[in-house]
Amino acid sequence: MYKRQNALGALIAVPEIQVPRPVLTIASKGTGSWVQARTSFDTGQLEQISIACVLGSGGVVTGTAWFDDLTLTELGPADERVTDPLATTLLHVVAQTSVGLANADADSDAVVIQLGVVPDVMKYDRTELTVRAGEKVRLVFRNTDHMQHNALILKPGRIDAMGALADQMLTDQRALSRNYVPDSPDVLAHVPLVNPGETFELVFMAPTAPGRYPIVCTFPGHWRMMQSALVVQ
Ligand SMILES: [Cu+2]
Repeated sequence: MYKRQNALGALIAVPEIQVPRPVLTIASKGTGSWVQARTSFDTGQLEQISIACVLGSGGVVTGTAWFDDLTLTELGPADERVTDPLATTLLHVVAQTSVGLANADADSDAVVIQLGVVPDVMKYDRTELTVRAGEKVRLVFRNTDHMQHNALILKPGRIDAMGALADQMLTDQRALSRNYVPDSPDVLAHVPLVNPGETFELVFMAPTAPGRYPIVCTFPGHWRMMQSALVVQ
């Protein structure tokens, strides 16, 4: 199997469930014989889910993966040891609402720029957004995709360093509560994780130094594909 762009390999996923964490089995890579992959998850209020047999995930691979003997076993109601996905979601909604209200009056003088997501291809819908140095900006981020995304505005030239930090977050227990935003001085401003169909408005002062400031999604596996840029003139 040939891989590039941070592809995870061959795995089984439940794409409808992204909180409290994406449901993925451990990925298989390279040439090998049969391995067993298993995972458990809470379906919450969902009436229907998909079991996706994925080759690639987060990048591009060539090769063949075989999946056989898929079994789904009901484990009964989730117990208290499961991190509360509803509380996580509510916190997120409250944060968005309060920011939205605050912006409505106080930031009417801001220049509005729009960023969306092209569904299913892990890409923002704009390759760049242009603003003037030092002006007040309102970035309206609409998540028009079927999965969660965030958007970090970085110091120029720091995308690879940020990608390395994003990859490290895969094993960090606190990653979700941090919205998958690495703790780094390279992050100038960020839009937190936004659920499918939701919008988040971020108000910030554009950098005073002209340049090309990368915008990237650091949700696991996304950063290599999901990039845009804030061009400051
Ligand atoms: Cu993303």
